[in-house]
Amino acid sequence: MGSKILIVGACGQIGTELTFALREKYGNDEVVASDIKEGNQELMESGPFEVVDATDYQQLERIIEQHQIGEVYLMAAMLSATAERFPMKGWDLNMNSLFHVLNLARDGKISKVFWPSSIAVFGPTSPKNNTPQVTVMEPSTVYGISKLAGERWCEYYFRKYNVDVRSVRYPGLISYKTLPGGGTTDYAVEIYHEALKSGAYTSFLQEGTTLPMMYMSDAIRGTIALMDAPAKNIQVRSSYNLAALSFAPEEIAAAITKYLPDFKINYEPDYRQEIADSWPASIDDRQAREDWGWEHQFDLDRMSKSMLENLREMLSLSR
Ligand code: AKB
Repeated sequence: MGSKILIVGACGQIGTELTFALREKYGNDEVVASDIKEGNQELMESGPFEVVDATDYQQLERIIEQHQIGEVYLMAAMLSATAERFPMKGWDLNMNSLFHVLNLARDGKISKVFWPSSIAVFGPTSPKNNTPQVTVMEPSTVYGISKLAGERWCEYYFRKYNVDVRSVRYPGLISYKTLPGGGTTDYAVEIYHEALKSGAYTSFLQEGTTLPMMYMSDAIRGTIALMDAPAKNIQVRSSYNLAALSFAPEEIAAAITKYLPDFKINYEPDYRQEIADSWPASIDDRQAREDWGWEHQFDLDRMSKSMLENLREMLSLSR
């Protein structure tokens, strides 16, 4: 077994920034990026890149052997909104890719796995505010069901086969480098793009829909901190609650208005409202803070400033 890192789903919203961060930490050649298709040019050129279908065990095994991989970050997934439209495809991708990676670890071909879960594991019967680490979990979306099942399998593989698998329940993630795709929290990224491009945004979630969110740089720091933590500190082998901010569309709009005073928001809720309504408004992440020192850095205002500055530069806008 080698010692390099493989990121599966490296061209997605989290994968892109995780790849850059891990290459910075360990060196470009130590981190192999892979995705179902080519993506970000800089990502593909700054280190090894492979086209890999995460649902194909043989392809994963070949890349792991060829590049002498020791750790896998499995970031490929179908998110909540898309999985509601393609339930079987979502289930197949989210579950089969996880089984392949867990089985590769069980069989001694890799030594460590990161797999992302989500606040979507909670459902309408879970406590809505300050949702605890351990509580009622009856997710009502395909995505949430796949993540909850995945969490149970992670814990099972740890207990039965001693697989070193680590996971967090990401809230909605906000970033400027790569757009999210197919999630219910995507509005909180789109809103910054539209604020700069047109000065207005039509939200697909209703006013008052408070959801847990986090800036991407916090999410990446947290992910790497969890993977770096001594195994004895990792008390949760299903997935850790992880929190930073909670806000509703009108609150993010107000934060944007501080920098773009003419910005306007209006509301046309669609099928994603029902998904958002089934999720928590805020999360209790004390266990992550106690076990491995999780701490977030960005609040809504600091995040909005950073998003607008970086996007303005990326999109070369003068607004
Ligand atoms: C989604 O909206 O589906 C994701 C998530 C919260 O897991 N961003």
